[in-house]
Amino acid sequence: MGSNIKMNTERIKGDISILANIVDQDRPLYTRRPFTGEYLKSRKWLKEEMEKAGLTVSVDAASNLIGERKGSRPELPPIMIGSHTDSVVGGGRFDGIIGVLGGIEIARQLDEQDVRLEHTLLIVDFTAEEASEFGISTIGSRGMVGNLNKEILERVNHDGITLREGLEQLGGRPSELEKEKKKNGDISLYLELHIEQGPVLEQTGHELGAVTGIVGIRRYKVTCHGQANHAGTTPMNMRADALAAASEVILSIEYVANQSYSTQIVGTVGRLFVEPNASNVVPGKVVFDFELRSLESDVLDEAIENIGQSIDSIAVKRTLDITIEPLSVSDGIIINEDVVEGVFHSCQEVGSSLRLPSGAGHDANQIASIAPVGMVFVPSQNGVSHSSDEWTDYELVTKGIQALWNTLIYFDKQFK
Ligand code: HGY
Ligand code: MN
Ligand code: MN
Repeated sequence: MGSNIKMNTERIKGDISILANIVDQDRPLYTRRPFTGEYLKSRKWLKEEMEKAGLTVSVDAASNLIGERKGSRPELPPIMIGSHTDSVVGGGRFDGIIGVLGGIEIARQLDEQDVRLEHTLLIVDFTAEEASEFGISTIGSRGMVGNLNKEILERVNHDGITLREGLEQLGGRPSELEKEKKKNGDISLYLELHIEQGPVLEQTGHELGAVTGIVGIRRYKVTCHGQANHAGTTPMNMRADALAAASEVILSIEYVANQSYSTQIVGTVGRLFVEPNASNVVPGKVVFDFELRSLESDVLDEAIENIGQSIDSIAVKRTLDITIEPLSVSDGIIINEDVVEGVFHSCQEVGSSLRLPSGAGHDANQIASIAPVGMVFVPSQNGVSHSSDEWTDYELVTKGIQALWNTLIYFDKQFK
């Protein structure tokens, strides 16, 4: 049954185009940040599409949008398919989006072909997977597994709303997170279709990827406390220049990430704020985020240790205070061998496939704490993502959904 049902490329193309138009017109294409008007509008459309696909739709305590199709054996824990439809600023049309739309297309096919799975199927749009102004990513999937604590819920974004209020705006019920959280055994399997966001599949000539592991991500906030002063009258040896100090710290992060470890590591500084940010004032304060990623947690521990030592010596040398605060942690995961093989053979039925790790983080990182997870990748043209240039041919997106369908049908029979 797996591969003789054909996914509808034209319909998938249409869905992607519709979502690509529900974006913030005042920001670079294709921006759809969570907790915004366009996000609420896209959620309304997704809910309608889920209902048209025969799904019973609800919003959970963490504000995730969930469509349910009952299985013939209600005693079995559901299989969940999900991803996210929020974007980074100036993000692409495929990152996360094809995983949610792929789930909806599968629900349509089950409905149209009158296929009754044994497992109940859940199709989920997870809230705010991308790094948010609350300093944390994968918010909805963290909430689903009880990984949003009080301190995080009280964080305030630039609009002055707390994360708690943001979740409520989307129909979430933060006070019920603890009661509703999913635990081990509540989900049989979580599957996610996603673009690779890197160059490997394209460069090796493969159409599909079976993901073997997903990196863990550590994010921190660094504050350099200098002294704002006159740019003309303050001699160089009397300055506490917060931006010069931050620049030295940023280069030390790059240096540490460039060292060799037992597994690959990457380090990035992508967001930085300068005060007072005037060309004739010695910067008094600089705040920036940095993140490190690796498949192995102990490699991240080693790198953080090295960065902490660099920060201490820079602070002493420049006689200013530099603080580092943890923002978020997600653990790297190695995907269960049987799941990888089930995904890989389901992909092979559709096109040339490769086993590979994910350098991007996903909602699967959070769901892995309570259930086995599997991921299907499709290629990213030129390896580009988190950019309006992000592109995957619609035929390859369709192959990805077909592979996801095959994987679902396979594990519906396997997992009892
Ligand atoms: O940042 C990531 O790895 C993902 O694209 N949110
Ligand atoms: Mn994503
Ligand atoms: Mn992303």
